[in-house]
Amino acid sequence: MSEQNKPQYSADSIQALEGMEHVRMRPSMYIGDVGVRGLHHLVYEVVDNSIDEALAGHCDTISVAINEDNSITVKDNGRGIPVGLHKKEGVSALEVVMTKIGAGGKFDKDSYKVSGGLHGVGVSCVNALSEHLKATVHREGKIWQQEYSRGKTQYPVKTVGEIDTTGTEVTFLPDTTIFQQTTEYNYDTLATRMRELAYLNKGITITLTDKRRKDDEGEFIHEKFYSTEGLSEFVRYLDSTRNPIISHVISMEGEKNGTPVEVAMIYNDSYAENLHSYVNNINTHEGGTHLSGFRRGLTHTLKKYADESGLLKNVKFEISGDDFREGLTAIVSVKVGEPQFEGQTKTKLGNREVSSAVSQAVAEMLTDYLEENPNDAKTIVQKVILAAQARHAARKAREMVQRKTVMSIGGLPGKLSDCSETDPALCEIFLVEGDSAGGTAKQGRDRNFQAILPLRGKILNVEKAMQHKVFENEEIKNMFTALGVSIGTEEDPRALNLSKVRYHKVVIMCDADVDGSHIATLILTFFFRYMREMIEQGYVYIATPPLYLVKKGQKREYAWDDNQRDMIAQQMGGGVTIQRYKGLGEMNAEQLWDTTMNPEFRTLRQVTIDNMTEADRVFSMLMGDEVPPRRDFIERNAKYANIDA
Ligand code: 0RA
Repeated sequence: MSEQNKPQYSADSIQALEGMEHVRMRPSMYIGDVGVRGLHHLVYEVVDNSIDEALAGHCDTISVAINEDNSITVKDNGRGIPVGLHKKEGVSALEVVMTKIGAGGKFDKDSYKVSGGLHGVGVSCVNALSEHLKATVHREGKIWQQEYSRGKTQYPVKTVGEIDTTGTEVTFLPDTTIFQQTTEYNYDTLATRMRELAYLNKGITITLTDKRRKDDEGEFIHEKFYSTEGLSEFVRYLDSTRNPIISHVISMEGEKNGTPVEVAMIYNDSYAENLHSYVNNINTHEGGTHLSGFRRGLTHTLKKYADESGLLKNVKFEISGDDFREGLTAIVSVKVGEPQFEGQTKTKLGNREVSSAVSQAVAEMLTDYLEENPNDAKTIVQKVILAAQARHAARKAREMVQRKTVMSIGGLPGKLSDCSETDPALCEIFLVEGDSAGGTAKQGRDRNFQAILPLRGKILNVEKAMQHKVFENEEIKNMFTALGVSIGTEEDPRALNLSKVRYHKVVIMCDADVDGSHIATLILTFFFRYMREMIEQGYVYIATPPLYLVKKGQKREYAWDDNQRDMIAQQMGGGVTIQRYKGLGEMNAEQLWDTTMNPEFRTLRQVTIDNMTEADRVFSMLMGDEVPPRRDFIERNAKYANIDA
């Protein structure tokens, strides 16, 4: 061991050790949670470092692999993390980056560090939360290496060979004692994020390989994400199952008052508003100053154009900001040096200066487009007028729902079988497909805390309905009143008031077949578009009724999939009768309680939203006109959807 490489324990490095211990003691403070989300967050954290290197102009390819043992390898062709002595710390810079909480790449003043995960905690947190991590750096003609165990350095940085390329490779194995729920990576979750990053950072190639699985040709599952055009391609991807009403994606990219701003938008023939915003590649789903800047720029510019062009001459009703965003799909992406994040989930941008930067950028971009494309301009303005007209109708319908919600005594829907408990935290409501299953559920439930609301047949596809149709729909009105959720302020017609919510568990209970999963998807679409906060609060669940009853003599056991069915049959020693449940209706009240409703034995799947932008795309695709992409998706997810063969 050379003198230089011998670890020297300065006061700072002892502090570093304490930092790492703190991450292990309070992981959620650093990565949000230690469930599925936190597990995937580790990957994003490492990839973000490589994205920073790419944004600094030194790297164009990043590869991510899920290895057979669920460890992850992230590799880039950047300059390589510096390996020389870090004067202040007395050890290699690589070791500082890997073991000092909050070190990041900050010692390099020139680095253009704008990326960084939700918490921007750095790769050292990943190291602390990994059973094992190996860093390999190609730099100065040599291959440098260091390994760590739960964040503890195993040996000083050493050279293990020579090479003429540069880059950084990190392989980490998440610690099972930290991630107790699961350490299994979901390919689609990572793919969605890598695709998003490729669109947000054009010109960077990001590949993803799943070394746990091979395709029919014997190759590992693999995808390459690359975008030449960035956000305009992202918008086209998000809207691929909707019909555009203008000829091009409207987009701009530039710097305003020192803030890099990128915007892309298109109008489609739907009624939904799909605005997505990002700060430093992080989805800011609570919005913030960049989003309000976008809204202001959009409203102002379109209003001005419509006024000046005389298109509003005969319009008697007032047009609101909302009307300009119906059928709009748009992405706003800004890079902010020192972002201030606010809001419940710290995903709301607070920096005031960003608002005018974005609104100016949008105004310039739109003004140019409207002037150059008068036909599109006319189409947009006509759409806005129609939206305003429909909004007036919607307001009336909404006020009806509101009135019903407020008069809660006797105001509950007749079909609701309520529970006797009144503390919302203890109450559950089952939304049940069909009146007959509703009847069984009503008999089987524990009426103390379980309420039943039967829903008739296929509920309205809110993805394709105008707002006022949604608020006029009987089943939807029943859901609002039963749940005690009220909606709509003048400023934001879809703003929810959850202060009087009557149940903290809303359980969607449908048949385990194609029709049932379609209905569940329709109900979920409704929650996603009109009661998203209920999902975000973690109040929405899906029930999982069993698929089989395996019988032998007096013995009865339920199975939720084919494997389980075969196992049970084997355990019973063969000679069993198997009943396939086609629907909830085939179960009696007791069976339904035992398998699906009794909190002691049931499995409820909590509905969570992994990636807001992708969820939006998936819902529009699932509920849209085009059949092939929907079939593809359902087939890929057949495992979850319980498709009836
Ligand atoms: C700071 C300085 C330099 C490189 C990096 C950070 C760097 C960090 C990571 C993390 C993942 N991949 C990375 N690639 C590079 C180099 C400064 C120099 O060479 O002058």
